[in-house]
Amino acid sequence: MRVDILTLFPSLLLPYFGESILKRALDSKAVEIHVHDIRDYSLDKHKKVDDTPYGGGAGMLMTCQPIFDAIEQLKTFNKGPVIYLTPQGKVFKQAKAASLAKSTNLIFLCGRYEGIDYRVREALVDEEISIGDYVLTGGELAALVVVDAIVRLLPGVLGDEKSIHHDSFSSAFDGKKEHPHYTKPADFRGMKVPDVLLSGNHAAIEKWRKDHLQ
Ligand code: 6GU
Repeated sequence: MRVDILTLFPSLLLPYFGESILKRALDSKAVEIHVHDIRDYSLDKHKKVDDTPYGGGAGMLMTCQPIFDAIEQLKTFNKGPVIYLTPQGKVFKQAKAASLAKSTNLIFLCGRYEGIDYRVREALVDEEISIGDYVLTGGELAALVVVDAIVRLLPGVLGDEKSIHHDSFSSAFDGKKEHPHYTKPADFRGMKVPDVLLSGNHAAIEKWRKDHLQ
């Protein structure tokens, strides 16, 4: 999979991709993630990327030129849908993560300020996604959330393929939550792991787990 992310704040995104499972996914070439600074595409002599709204009103809007130029260039090698992260978008769900994980190319556009010029949305944006019913200062956290949820579903990324299908949101799990998990030690400050989990009796363990879904 190839992912391109357009943002005014690349440094907000990059550290997250440098650790843990996302880093492993990049190292193993399961995914390529390219972060682009929209400001680099501004033709303005001061690299301006925003302006006041026609008709008046509070705040600034991201202007057309840098975003059009950036996306038009990206489209020459990334054939995926352009997904704009905005609180007005459709709320992101696990099923959407699963369907996006089947794509080979994705382009994400992170909004800032009061939003972007509507002509960008009309001409270039294929889908609008929100990560929940609250307003963030920009789309960067949302891009991280969406990319993380997608990348962990790519083949080979989690190592144990089964852990995908066993997790709380998998349809195979019917929307149910998980059973409690314990690791060593068996007794921590007097708080004991249930005996059945130490018993080696797999049928009894399965039953206990089923009975303790929460
Ligand atoms: Cl995608 N962007 C912003 N700015 N706020 C949000 C969001 C996105 N999703 C929920 N709130």
